[in-house]
Amino acid sequence: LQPVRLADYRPYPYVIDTIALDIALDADETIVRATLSVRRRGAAAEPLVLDGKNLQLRQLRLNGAELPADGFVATPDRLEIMAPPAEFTLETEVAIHPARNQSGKGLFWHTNRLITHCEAEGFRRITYFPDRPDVLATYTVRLEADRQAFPLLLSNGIPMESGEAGQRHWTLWRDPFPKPSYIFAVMAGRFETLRDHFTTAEGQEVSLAIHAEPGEAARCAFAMDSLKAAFRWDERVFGLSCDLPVYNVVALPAYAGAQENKGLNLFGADGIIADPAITTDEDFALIRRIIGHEYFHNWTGNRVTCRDWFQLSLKEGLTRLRDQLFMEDELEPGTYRIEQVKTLRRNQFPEDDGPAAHPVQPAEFVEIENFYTATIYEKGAELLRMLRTLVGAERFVAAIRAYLVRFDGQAVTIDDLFDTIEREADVDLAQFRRWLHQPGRPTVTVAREYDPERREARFTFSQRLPVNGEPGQPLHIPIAFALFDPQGGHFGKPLLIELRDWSQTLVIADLPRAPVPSILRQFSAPVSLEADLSDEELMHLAVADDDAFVAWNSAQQLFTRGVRELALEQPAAMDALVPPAMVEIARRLLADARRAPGLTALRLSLPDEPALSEGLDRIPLDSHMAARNAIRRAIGRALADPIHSLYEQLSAIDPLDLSAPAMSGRNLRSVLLDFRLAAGDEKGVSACLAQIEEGPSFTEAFEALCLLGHCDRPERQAAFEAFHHRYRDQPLVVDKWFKAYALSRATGVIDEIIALEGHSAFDISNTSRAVAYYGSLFRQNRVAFHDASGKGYRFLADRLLMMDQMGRGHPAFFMAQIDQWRRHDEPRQTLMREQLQRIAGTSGISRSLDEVVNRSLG
Ligand code: BAL
Ligand code: ZN
Repeated sequence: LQPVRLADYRPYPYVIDTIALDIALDADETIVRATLSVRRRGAAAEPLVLDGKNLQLRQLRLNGAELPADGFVATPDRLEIMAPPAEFTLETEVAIHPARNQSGKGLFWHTNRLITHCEAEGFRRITYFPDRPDVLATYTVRLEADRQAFPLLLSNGIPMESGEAGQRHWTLWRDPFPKPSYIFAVMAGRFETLRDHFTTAEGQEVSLAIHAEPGEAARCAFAMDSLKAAFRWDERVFGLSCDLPVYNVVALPAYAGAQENKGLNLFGADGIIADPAITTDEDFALIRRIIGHEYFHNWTGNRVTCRDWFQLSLKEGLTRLRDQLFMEDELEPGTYRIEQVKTLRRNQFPEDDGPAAHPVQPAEFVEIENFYTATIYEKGAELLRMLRTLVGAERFVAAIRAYLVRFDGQAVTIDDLFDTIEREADVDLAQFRRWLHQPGRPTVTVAREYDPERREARFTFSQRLPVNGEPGQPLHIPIAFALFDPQGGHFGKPLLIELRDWSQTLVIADLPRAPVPSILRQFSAPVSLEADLSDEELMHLAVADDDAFVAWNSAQQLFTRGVRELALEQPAAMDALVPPAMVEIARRLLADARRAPGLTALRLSLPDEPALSEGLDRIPLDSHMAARNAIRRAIGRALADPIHSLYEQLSAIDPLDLSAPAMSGRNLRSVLLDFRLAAGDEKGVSACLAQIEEGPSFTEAFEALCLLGHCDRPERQAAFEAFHHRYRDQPLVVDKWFKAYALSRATGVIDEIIALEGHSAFDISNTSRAVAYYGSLFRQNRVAFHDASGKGYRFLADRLLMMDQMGRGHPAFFMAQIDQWRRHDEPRQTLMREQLQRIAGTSGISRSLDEVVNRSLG
């Protein structure tokens, strides 16, 4: 497979100032007429090469005249114009066939609508164009379609004119801002619209509209509120206002994903539709975040875009950081930071630890669609967050603003952003830039000594890079650090240590006792941390640290230590051998639970894979799961009374209250219910069934379903039936029902999960349902997917091949678990390898599938 290389980047030899599109929409055959005004950049006349994909060329004119046969080469996938003049107008007319387009890219038919998805390389399926992010043009788009079938015709920017012609009608859109083709969009069909407006800080009016399935507009109110909150936040924090007088958002049923198209964001309905009767607290937060994310791209990504796809993290890492900061302001900053770290550890750390490890700025790829990874998004955001920590929030914002002014309307590189931060914040980032090119994750080790005579503590911080990378050079790592007095309170003020060498020692004087160190506060760097804290010290930090991350992480470390220790025992002996510290830490956290219910819920949640195996060469899956369950049982039994009474005390929360404390309380109740089920508490089972059958809170109904779904009990089946019965008319909740099934860890449940694919409500072309079902099993289910029979692995391989044959699917998305195959036991390794080899040996698979499977096999 021939990769694309960063080193081979060459500027496009032509400038396309404007593109006028005239699109006659029809599901069977759409005609696209494009008029490009083109200028040569350099002196030498290179051919003009335009990308295409499955296009049928019907007309071609240069400056109004047809070209001679030797003046061009046209194939469905490419148009080449030989020796064009220095400045000219090129007109093309192509036919495309949306109803036949199964790829989910370009223009396609979806739930009786015509919609587009152009990022990263979908525009070439619509018309011939240099489909690369560094070609920015101003777009004018005339859409014409049948009035009845497509009452609403949307594209980017501002609607200028519209009219009718017989059965058909048309709308002319103009986007005033030059943009790359990947954020071009068209949506046509029947929608119900929720309208609102926003007045910017500069006094400009913006008309806001969310277009959804008829009957759903009222359930877009939360999304609308989130959009306005995002507008306000970007003005307040970054001084950035909406630059268009019209802002459209579309919520598409049976669709998964989100697109930041200029002035026309598109979401799957699950990213917009919200109603306390069918939306979990987690999903409310997710909707707010992704509404914010796609809007924030309006500046970071759309006004200033990426020169090439190797710079993807320039827009995604930065915009991810912006949505994180937005949500930290909306929710509780400390607990929201923990959620981010959980996401990073669950999704990005395994990338680091497997064959898909790659730097935030990769040097090559085969298919860009395989590189929309957690490393690009989450670790990219972490790199920028470290810079923010190093230079301070104010200077960071000033630098981002300077970057947006300086590069407005341009396609730039991550280095351009770093150069601007260097200049604006007056820092030297030469060493820090190594992060961009370093695959894998550094480990920071902290060794310490205390000298009671001199009342002095010495801390030695060391870093080592992953062995899979080059030997490398040390990174610049910000480590936020504080010291606690074991008798209570802080010693001195928190510090920021900048670790730049392989090893650095810090001496702190005037300490009457050996301090307890609080290290990597707020998770100040994306590293693995090794520190030799005792159980008692971890308990102290878990309960008393005022840094939410360290408090949570200390509890996690303690539980992880317990799971690993217990995992060395025989399963039958585990219940009797649970380390006492496990129950003790839970007891202490419960005693203090009412003070910070959200943080308590997080601290009491036992770590799961892959966190349990972080840093281990091998994943002892069965023994980890058995030990984790034994600890759940031990806590549930030993603390049954305080758990039950706290659960009851929290029952007074108003199910419609979406405030952070109410959401935290519900979250804590679910964590407590999990311990009750682990302990075999019959009343806990009844509580689950009641929450599912008639509970007023949808969050608690869904959580109860997931919890009972893991149990080997007869009520499990009743729970699934009751949930389905209650919610069968709500498509988004039926997605959740599939998800709960696919996440189930009950014994031997793989056959049942696979059989569920035959359910009458399952439809592989319903992307949102397919992602909920396949994604949960293949990416997240640590037990059923790894069933010793290997059926989970075979099912994954079958579906990867099937989706590939259908011309759809993002195979990289489903590889998260199987990519770790070398870390599992020998029998599982063999079973996983066999399936990967089966895919690799299948003839005619796509480049995309070929890339991920061969990378996995190494
Ligand atoms: N650019 C793809 C969707 C998103 O990350 O915003
Ligand atoms: Zn994004």
